[in-house]
Amino acid sequence: MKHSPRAALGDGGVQVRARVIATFGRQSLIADAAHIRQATRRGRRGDVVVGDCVLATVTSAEQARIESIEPRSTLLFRADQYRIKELAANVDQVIVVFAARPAFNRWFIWKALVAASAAGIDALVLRNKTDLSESDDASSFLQQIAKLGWRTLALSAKVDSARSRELLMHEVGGRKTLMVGQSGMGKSTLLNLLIPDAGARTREYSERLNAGKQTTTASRWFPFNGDSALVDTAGFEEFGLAHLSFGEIAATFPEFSALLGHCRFQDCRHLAEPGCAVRAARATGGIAPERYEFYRALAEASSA
Ligand SMILES: Nc1nc2c(ncn2[C@@H]2O[C@H](COP(=O)(O)OP(=O)(O)OP(=O)(O)O)[C@@H](O)[C@H]2O)c(=O)[nH]1
Ligand SMILES: [Mg+2]
Ligand SMILES: [Zn+2]
Repeated sequence: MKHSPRAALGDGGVQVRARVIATFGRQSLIADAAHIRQATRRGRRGDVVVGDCVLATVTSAEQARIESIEPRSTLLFRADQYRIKELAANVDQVIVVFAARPAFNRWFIWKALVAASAAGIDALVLRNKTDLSESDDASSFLQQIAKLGWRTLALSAKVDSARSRELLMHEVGGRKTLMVGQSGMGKSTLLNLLIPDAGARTREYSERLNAGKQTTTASRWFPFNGDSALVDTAGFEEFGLAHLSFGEIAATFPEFSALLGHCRFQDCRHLAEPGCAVRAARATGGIAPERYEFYRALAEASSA
């Protein structure tokens, strides 16, 4: 940790600077170099996010009270009409994990890329389970993603694991990475490949938070190699983007970038406006029809 981890307080309590590694309701687990403690933040629900750096007062050997949250460098969230769900704070990379089996959803992956890009976070799309024989669709989908300019990686967490571990370490070493993906794609298996005691630590986190099975929807922060971290999130099926405006959405489409600013109207939504450069590119094959349909669905559902 950069700052001195302890500083004496006027009221006799010891203050620590720590990382939020897990949350459940009003409870969090916070870790500094030496301890993991249970922490509460009074009066406010949901404003502590996994990955936050906090200042906390130690109240007993295993307990602390969060006093303040440091400004975040990034915050990734998804949202539907009803609520916003923060996935992690202070990550500098998102890995979107998918595989041929169970069936993967293209829009889920594209939406995760939109969310990462809108939050200013680097993204990598990882195709796992390359050992499966029915991988053709997954393979060509990954190629399409690479052609659009995103970083991609294909490996198997189960077969040739030494090499997979090396490939993965090359992408996550020295960074703070959040893994997202539908359930069953292999995120936790990849985490365990890199951090062999991660499974046991996950169980310990849950026990200390009294969270039982409900933790399956939450993010968990695993530090490794000093300053690096890998964040595992349980799979979810819908990556809502209701918090983004159509302009923010359009700005995340790599194939639009050379066209934005060339529509007749400055506030063009690229839906039905005359003189739209995006729709012109769609008509001449410069933008894949399924990508335009994806854009249209997001723009029509967007907040502004
Ligand atoms: N064949 C094959 N199976 C794999 C591979 N990686 C993971 N699996 C299997 O896929 C299943 C799901 O893996 P998990 O790591 O639990 O998936 P997850 O993404 O963490 O799923 P959630 O936690 O539900 O979101 C397990 O049965 C793994 O053993 C792989 O590379 N090849
Ligand atoms: Mg998992
Ligand atoms: Zn337009």
